[in-house]
Amino acid sequence: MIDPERIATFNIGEELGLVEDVENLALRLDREEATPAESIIEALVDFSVAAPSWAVGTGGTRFGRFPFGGEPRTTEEKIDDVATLNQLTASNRSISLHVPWDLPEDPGGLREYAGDREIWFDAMNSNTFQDNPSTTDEGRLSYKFGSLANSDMAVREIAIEHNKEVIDLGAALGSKALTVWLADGINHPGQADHRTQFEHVADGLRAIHDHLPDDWQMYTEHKPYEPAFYATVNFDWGSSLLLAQAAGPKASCLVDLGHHLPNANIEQIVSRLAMVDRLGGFHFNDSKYGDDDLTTGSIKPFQLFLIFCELIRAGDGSLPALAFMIDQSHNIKDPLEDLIQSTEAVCIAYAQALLVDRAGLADAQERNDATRAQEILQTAFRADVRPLVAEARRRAGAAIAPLEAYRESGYRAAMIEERGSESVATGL
Ligand SMILES: [Mn+2]
Repeated sequence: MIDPERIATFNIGEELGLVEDVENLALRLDREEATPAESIIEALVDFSVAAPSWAVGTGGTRFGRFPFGGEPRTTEEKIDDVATLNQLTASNRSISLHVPWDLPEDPGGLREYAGDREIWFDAMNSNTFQDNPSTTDEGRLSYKFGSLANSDMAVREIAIEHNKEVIDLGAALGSKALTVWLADGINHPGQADHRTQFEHVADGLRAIHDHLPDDWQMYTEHKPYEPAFYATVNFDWGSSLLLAQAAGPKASCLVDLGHHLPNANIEQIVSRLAMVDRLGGFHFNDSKYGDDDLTTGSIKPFQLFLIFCELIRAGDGSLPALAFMIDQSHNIKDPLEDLIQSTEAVCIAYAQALLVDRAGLADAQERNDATRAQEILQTAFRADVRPLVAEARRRAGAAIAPLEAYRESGYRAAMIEERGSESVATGL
């Protein structure tokens, strides 16, 4: 991790400018009778978005993968990277593991290791989209034609069993949730029966749900296509909702921003799921065409802002306690730099959404005043709230300018030295 003294020293050079920027913004918000700067800073200090263990290494595409150098080789090293990220941002206080990419032999020891670094375990992710000899009966059974939806009951059973094992592992780590993303689907019309596949998955999820400890949640994550290219079982929010309802009361839907067909109105999906109390979690990323897994807020920051507006609407003025995670594939950037930028984008969108004059907006909606409604939203969206985000970090003992502090710290060079330039993190 980075020497805290180094971050403190780096902050000294930034502090004077920040104090001035926060004061100016606070005065402006006061004058405009907007949400007080102080309450936004406090909300940001409390906010955390998890980093997934697979996002601290470089991602690849089916065309290739270009390791960045110094990538973590073990789950412990992934925790080190997330702890370093959190030192800089104070907004990434948990890690989300993916089994069997992460398969700790000593969960108690790993829990302690993470705890020592002030990191806790977010939702666990099961994996039935790849064959894994230890769970697929030494290769005798395969997920090639699906897992929970497979026509072969023996395959469905090992997929259920795997999910139960992930829950048990997560319980030992102190996690409180399981995220189920399934690759199940078909590539060719007629290959399988849509309804039979759906019913198999619903049955499987119910069995997994019944294994959840009392204080656990389960999330169903939809995605329209890939790796199945003709039809995916859990392809949209409607299917996800039906599956969550079929699974049981602890199941809800997880919305991954990249898992929608182009131009889908994701904020409206958020509104619908929240309305029926089945919105459970979020995977942040950004995309231009499909599941691009690019830096959050880099392409569609307004969409991200509108999503946060719906979340705050769902929480009646404050953010509901959902499972927030960044789910990205860093193909060409330093993964930690990409995570710093994404965390910043999420915090900015959150702060801007808190700025929305909700009473004024409700009034404009009541009067069918579309012009006024637009002004209210855009006044909040166009506000430069970055000083509040930086101030929240400063108060939490993190870096005022995390990206600059990260570069200045020489962390990547030190990791290349320690882990090697050819190290490759587990994952895809
Ligand atoms: Mn996801």
